[in-house]
Amino acid sequence: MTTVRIIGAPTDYGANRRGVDMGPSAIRYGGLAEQLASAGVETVDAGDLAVPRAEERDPDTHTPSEGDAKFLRETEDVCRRLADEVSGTLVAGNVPLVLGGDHSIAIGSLVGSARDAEIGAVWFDAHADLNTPATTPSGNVHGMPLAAALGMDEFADTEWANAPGLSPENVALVGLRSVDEAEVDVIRDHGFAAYTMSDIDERGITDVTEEALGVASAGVDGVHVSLDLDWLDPKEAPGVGTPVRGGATYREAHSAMEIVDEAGCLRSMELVEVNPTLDQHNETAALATELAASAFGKRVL
Ligand code: EXY
Ligand code: MN
Ligand code: MN
Ligand code: MN
Repeated sequence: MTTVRIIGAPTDYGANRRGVDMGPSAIRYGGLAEQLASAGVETVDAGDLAVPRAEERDPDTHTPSEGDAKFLRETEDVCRRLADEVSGTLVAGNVPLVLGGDHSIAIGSLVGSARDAEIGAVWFDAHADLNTPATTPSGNVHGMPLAAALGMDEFADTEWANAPGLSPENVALVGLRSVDEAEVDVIRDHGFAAYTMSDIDERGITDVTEEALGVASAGVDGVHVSLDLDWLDPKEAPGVGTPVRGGATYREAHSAMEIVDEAGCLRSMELVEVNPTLDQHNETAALATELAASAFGKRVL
């Protein structure tokens, strides 16, 4: 019996819209425990990491760090602790399910998941999240976690953010439709397996997801699935901070998660970017819980 250990990471540092720090609570209220129970998995809820809220930040210690990445010190603090929680969960033989919080927490999830293993990652997202402090158009670290974990460019010696067990050849990005110029170059130069929404239109979600999982799982111990709710179309998931039209449908998202389950290589997972202040009746949070259940085996029949 799989035991899923839920870890909340209520951050908003990496994004520029407040409210995403309430994502873990919204996802729990959205029915996460019930959904996972209906998938037949045992769950243990570790609660939330302590993260000072925006208003509580001491201006002397929480000023944005130098350079073009805002709140990198605060992000380091949270991600170091999250990495410990994720790796400890895996060492205990359980599956970590991290609740965001903005996508910068993926640095902690990836570092933790790759601490004692070789891993791959499937990045379900409208965005590539491959910016660095030198290329970011916003300074928001939620646009950088994949570059950070892969130790790219200025992140090469940011040891707290690097996941040596994750290699570019085991990374697949699914659902791209908002990619910055610098990220296009990175994707092309590094030969990432990158699937846009046009690929999904042409080939179908099943073909794309199966291929993405094949890339991510090749020669590694397991796969980290990073589900950014802004992968879905804003009509399905309005409660996100950086919505982009033309996203995945409700069924495409469930199909992808069912294929994740069937591939049998899921090592760790995270649900990020749910912002209840932008949501409608908590429906984005509720959808996140449904998708997690599909990824852990829930089916109608
Ligand atoms: N690429 C843009 C930036 O780096 O600022 C937007 C990033 C949005 C990131 C969200 C979490 O996916
Ligand atoms: Mn993202
Ligand atoms: Mn995104
Ligand atoms: Mn490898």
